Amino acid sequence: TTQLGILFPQESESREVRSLDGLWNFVVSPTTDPFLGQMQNWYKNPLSKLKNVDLHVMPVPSSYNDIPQNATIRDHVGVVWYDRTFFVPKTWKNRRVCLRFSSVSYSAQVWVNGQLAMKHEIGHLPFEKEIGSLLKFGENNRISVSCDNTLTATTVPQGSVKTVDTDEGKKLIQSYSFDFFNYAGIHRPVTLYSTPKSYIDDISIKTDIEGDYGLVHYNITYYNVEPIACSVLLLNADNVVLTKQASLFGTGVLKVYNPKLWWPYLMDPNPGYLYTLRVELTSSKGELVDVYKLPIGIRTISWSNSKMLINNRPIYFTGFGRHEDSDIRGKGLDMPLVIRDHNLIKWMGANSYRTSHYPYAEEIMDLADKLGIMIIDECPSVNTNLFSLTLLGKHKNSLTELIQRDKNRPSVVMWSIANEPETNSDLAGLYFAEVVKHVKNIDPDRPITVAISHQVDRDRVGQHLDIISFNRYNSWYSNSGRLDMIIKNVIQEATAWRNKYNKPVIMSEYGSDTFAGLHIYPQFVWSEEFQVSMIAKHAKAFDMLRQQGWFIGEHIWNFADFQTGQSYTRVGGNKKGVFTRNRQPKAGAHHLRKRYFLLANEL
Ligand code: BDP
Repeated sequence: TTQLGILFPQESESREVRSLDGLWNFVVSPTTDPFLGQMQNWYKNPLSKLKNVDLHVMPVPSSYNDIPQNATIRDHVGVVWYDRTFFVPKTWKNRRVCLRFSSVSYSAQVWVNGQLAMKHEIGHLPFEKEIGSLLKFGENNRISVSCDNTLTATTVPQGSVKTVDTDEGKKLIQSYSFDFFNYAGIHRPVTLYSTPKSYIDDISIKTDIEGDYGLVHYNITYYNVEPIACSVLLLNADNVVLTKQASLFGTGVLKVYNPKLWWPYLMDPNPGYLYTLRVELTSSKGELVDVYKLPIGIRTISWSNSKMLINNRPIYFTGFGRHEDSDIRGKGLDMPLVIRDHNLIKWMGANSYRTSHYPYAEEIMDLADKLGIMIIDECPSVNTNLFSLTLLGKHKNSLTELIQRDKNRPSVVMWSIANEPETNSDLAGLYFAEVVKHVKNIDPDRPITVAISHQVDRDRVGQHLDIISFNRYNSWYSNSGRLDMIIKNVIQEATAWRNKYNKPVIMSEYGSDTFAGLHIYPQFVWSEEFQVSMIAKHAKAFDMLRQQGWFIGEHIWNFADFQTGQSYTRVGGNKKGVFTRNRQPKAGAHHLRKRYFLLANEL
C-alpha cells in the first residue's frame, strides 16, 4: 500500500522518540513444518512460551542469517518470527503514537498485543502506523513481527521457489538471478514515537536559484484537532533564523539572499551545505503545538541531451556501485560501518554512488546529504523479467514509497528505476514506459535512468529515459583476461548508446573479481595487478569519451566485496570490491583514488 507522510522520527519540542532496537526473541518454524507459525498464530502469545521450537536471541537491526550458528536458519525460506515487550509511558495517553519500521525484508506483518497493526511488502523501505488504540499506557506491551523472505515472479525483486527432495526430506528452496545474498530480517531501526494529536504529516520542498536569491518552495500537510496556524522558518547552518513566514495553506516560497548552495564533494570548498526548514504549528492561543526540522540543501538539477548540471555547472560522476553488506550483520544497519564507508568514499575522492540495488538506510542518505555525495537512488527492481500487471503495480509502489522517503534530499540527483532488467522486448518497452510515466508524475525534477546490461541494437527502453547507464564487464564476463580488448569495446558501446538515443551516457558498472593478497604478474584474472590494469584501461577509454561532451560518469563495480548466494563463480562472495568486505583497500583502490582526485581538480 502507498502511504503519505513518512518523515523520519525526530525529537523536538513536541515529539518524543523511543527506540525498540536491541535484543528480540526469534523463532523459525521447524523445516518439517514451515507454516506452523501461521497455523498456530504465534503472535497471540509470547514466543518464549512456545513448546518444541528453538528460541534464539536476535539483535535488531540486523539480518538474521549469519547470527545463529546454523545453516538451516541462514538458508531458511519462508517466515520467521520476532517478538519483544516494550513499555509505553502514561504521559503518551493523549498523544498520537506511531510505530515505524525503517525496513523489514522482504515482507512483514506486525501485531501489537496480539492484534494486527500493519502489513508491508518490499524491503528497504519504511512503513509506519498509528497504534494508539492497540496500546496499554503505563504498562508493558508486546510487539510480534512475522517476516517472510520469499521472492516470487511478482515480488520486487523477483525470484522463484520450488520444493526439492533432499536427504532430510522435502524442502523449499529459493532461487533468484541477482548475485547478492538474499539477507532478511528487521534490517533497520524500529521506533516508537509520539506527536501531539495535531501534527505535521509531511513536508515537500523544491529549491531553485533566481538571480541572487535561493528559493525554497514548500508544501506542508498537517492534521489538526483544533484551530492551527502553520509557520515556516529557515535557519542557516549556524542556527540563525534567516526568514520566517506564516503560511495560511501550508504552501509558499522562502527567499534567501546570496544563498550558500549545496555543492557535491570536491566541487566546492564547503560541500553539502545544509539549511534547516523549521515547520511550526501553533494553537489559536499562540502556543507551540508541533515542530519538525527538515535539513535542506539549496541547489538546482538540470540536464540536456549531453550534460547533467548541478547549479548550472556540468557534473561528471565518479564513484561506485555499492551494497549494504558486512560480516555478521548482513544488511543490518551498523553505524560504525556506515561512517567508515563514508570516510573511505571521501578518501577515494569519489563524488557519487548508486544505491545498487535497493534503497539504502535513511541514516546513510543523511550522510550523503551532509557530505555532498551525489546519489543515484535505485529502487529494488533487479533483473526484472516475466512482466505482469501485478509486478508493474508493485514496481510502481516501490518508487512511490522511495520518492516519498527521499524527495527532499539534495544528495538524490537521479532515480534509477531498475538494474539490468530485460530491455530487448517490445513488452519491456511498454512496461518501462509506464514506470517512467509514473515517476515523472511524482517527480518531474530529477532525471531517470536504468542500468542496462543488454545489447544496444535491440534495446526498447532507452527511449523513455533521460540518461543512459550501461553495465559491462570487459575482460571479465566478456573476453575474460583480455586486458587488450577493453578500450575499443568500451568506446564502441558508449558511442553506440549515444548514437541510438542522443542522450548523456554513464558507465554504471565495470569491474573484475579480485582476491585481496593474490599477486600475479604479468596480470592474471583474480589478482590485484589485474584489477589495477583493468581500471587503467577503462580510464583510457573514459578519457577519450569525455572529449566528446556527452559521457558523464564512471562507477566501478563494486565499492567493497560482498556476500552472494552459493555458486562456483564466487569464492566466499563477490570479490569485485576495491575494498575488502572488512573495508581495507586493495591495490585498485589506491590506483583509482589518484584518478578521482585528478578528475576532481580538472573539472
Ligand atoms: C552485474 C550486476 C551486479 C553483479 C555483477 C557481478 O548488476 O549486481 O554483482 O554483475 O556479477 O551484472 O559481479
